[in-house]
Amino acid sequence: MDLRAYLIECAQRVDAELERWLPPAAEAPANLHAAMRHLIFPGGKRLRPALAFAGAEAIGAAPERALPVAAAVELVHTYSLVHDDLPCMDDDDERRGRPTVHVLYGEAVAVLAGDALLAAAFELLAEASTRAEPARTLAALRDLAHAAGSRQLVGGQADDLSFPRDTEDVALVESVHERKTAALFEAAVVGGARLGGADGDALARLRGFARRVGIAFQIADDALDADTEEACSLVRVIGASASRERADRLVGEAIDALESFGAPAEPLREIARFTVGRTQ
Ligand code: GRG
Repeated sequence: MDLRAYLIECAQRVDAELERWLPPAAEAPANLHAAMRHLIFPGGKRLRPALAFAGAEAIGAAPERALPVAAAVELVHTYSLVHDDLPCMDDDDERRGRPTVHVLYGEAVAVLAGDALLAAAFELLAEASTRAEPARTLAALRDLAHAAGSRQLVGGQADDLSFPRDTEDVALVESVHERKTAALFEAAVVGGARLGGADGDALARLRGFARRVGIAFQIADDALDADTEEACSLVRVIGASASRERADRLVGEAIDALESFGAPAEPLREIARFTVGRTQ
């Protein structure tokens, strides 16, 4: 399959939903709404939405069924980037080659834009639950809230901020990767599959797939990072070649977990291979 074309199609689908959902930039308070849109449009790779669509397809459902989860996970991801870039966190002036939200709109508005993106994600899913599949949509909402909370994304970020600079503890590094990165991958794949109609064993296997791909993605991301002395980096702790082997092994295991899904899971397999093969 042509993964590039697939990712473009997924991005167009989720962009239309995000455009429908977010207040226009001119709506008051205009600086807040413009700030919310700044990092959403144009977006990044839209990998998490693609994982949600591919999760639905893996169980034989139309990808459109996963649209609320695809859009909600991307909103949570974008909020986390806006807050991560703040001076009190990673203090970055640039993201995706453009000025960060706080550089353009000021720190207070960037905090509020992140807050509002997070709220928008859950409002979107709650609204979707009033239209179709209420139980499945609410389960996906609960999973996403868990993934975004103190036991996953926010907790992983908290530990990353105070990460011991010289630790050799591989399990500690991977625990941060699991919570900061893999949790949203899991919410995307499992949520997309839930909306497609998956239950029980299928969801468990997709969860195992997504966790492994999420960790592998983060290892590959660290390998692309120019800062090889980043504290919470497997590349720093075990070196470039061992961490590449670890990422490749995780992707292999992830793909093995999809065996029973057959051909409809091909987009998930291709995305998994892409996470460790990418160069940017
Ligand atoms: C502030 C609660 C809070 C969390 C911040 C997102 C994050 C957690 C930190 C950013 C730095 C980082 C390395 C995060 C891990 C996840 C990750 C690699 C994000 C970037 O994901 P991509 O490459 O981004 O999918 P695009 O730009 O393509 O959307």
